[in-house]
Amino acid sequence: MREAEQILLTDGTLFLTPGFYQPDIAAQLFAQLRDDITWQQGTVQIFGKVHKEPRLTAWFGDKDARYRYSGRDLMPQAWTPVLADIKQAVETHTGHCFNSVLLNYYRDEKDGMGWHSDDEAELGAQPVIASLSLGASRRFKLRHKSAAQKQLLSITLGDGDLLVMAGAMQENWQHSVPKETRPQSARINLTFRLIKMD
Ligand SMILES: O=C(O)CCC(=O)C(=O)O
Repeated sequence: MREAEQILLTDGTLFLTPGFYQPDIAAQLFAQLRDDITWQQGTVQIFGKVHKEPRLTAWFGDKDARYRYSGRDLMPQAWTPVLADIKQAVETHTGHCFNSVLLNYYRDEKDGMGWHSDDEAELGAQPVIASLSLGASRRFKLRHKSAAQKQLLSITLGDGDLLVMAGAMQENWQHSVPKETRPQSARINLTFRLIKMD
């Protein structure tokens, strides 16, 4: 595994560890998750209209780690052994604890994720989010929320890479995985989060 590299930007903290998993392990994990997870296509409400999400998702976590975003209310499935192992490895590497993971399955170039911040109340202030990519490389875009800053960044997230967003990242930046025009094979992304429970 390579060292974590800090990607320098204002008003937020971002670390990338390329090859957190070596290609052979990453390929095994990708195949296991693709085949064993019960993937669902969620719907979200945007400005009162219901849309199908352009990707498949699954939510796993500790018993009470309930997550609400864009009108969806996700109750966690119990950790599988493979997800628990990945969580353990990510926790050891980052020094942070997580109690849940959102899995995103981008079937091809027509799947993506629009601009958003992971700033739901249940994540608390300045959440640490660890995001593991498996399978096809995709562009991950970041833009500063302040129009005055006009900062835009594009990072390629490849097979086995681990990205960590921390500090004021969610307060000041949005991120997206744009749909692509060129054919893309499938990609699975796992974002580990800590849901605050009272
Ligand atoms: O697929 C990715 O790399 C990003 C996922 C993401 O933005 C999210 O789950 O909030």
